[in-house]
Amino acid sequence: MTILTETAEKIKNMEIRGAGKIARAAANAMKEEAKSAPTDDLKAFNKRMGEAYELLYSTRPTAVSLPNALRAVMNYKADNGEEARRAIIENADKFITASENAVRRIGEIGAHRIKDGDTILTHCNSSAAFGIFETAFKQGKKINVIATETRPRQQGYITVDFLQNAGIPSTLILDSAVRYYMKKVDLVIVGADAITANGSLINKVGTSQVALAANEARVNFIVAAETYKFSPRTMFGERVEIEERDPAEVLSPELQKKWPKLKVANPAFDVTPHKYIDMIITEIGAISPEMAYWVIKDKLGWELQETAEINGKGVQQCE
Ligand code: RUB
Repeated sequence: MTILTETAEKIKNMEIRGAGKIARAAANAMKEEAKSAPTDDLKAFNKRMGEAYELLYSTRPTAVSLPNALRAVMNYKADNGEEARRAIIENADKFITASENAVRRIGEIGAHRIKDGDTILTHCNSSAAFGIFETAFKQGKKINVIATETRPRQQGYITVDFLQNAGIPSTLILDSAVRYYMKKVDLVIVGADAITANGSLINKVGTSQVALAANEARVNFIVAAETYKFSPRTMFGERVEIEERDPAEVLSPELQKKWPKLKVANPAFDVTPHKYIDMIITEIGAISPEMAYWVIKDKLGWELQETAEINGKGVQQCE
């Protein structure tokens, strides 16, 4: 097994998960693949990197950070294999550093939104959201974080593990208890798998219900999202594909056998319309969802041109 195939496997089976981590792991896998691929023939090198791109791209369909990371790594022009390898390594390192810095910056910007004594509710496990909690807590603000369990994969356990290790007072609740607790909540902060051109959010299934409950209770709903979570393809009317996962995550194979006619649906993500989102905190600032178009156009501009050129999942020309 190479680092490439191992990373693809780990993203698929969710050993590596969360949009930011997926993107960084994919960039690193491309770098390692470039290091081990022969460079004597540029065409053959590009072909191998194209195959690596396709393999990683196919692992999880919803996290837009993944194709955005892959394109950032594959954005090069080279006259020979050695030059191409160097460019890929450089691009991957640049992407990983920028991504880590983005999470740190989001933590700093987001912490301004948190007041001493606030109770914040979060759903699933987001590094960007956790960065905000950690920064606010380190600033001496007394906060309490309510984390949902997040069925069926219980990413809420990862969140409470982070929170408990950081010494942040936290409470674990069932997903179905969100509305009950919303009265006690000052702020909701969640991460993002993707932000569409109209500012809607794609995140762990159940996020839209949290947003509805927050809206009803007049509680601010804030999204922490690096700009590489914004989806250029949605500018052309494409929808972000919602990943449908194995029914066994919801119902054991024994029970599935017991009820052979029962259908079990397991969408991993859902869409929160922009009208329920008060603010998106990115590394370039806190913006309203309506600004998503401009983030895609200005910040990810080079991708737009490329996206228009590529049909479907094609790999960009890198010669
Ligand atoms: C993870 C999830 C997270 C976002 C943001 O889903 O929905 O909220 O990916 O995470 P899964 P981050 O567990 O299915 O990957 O802020 O860490 O990028």
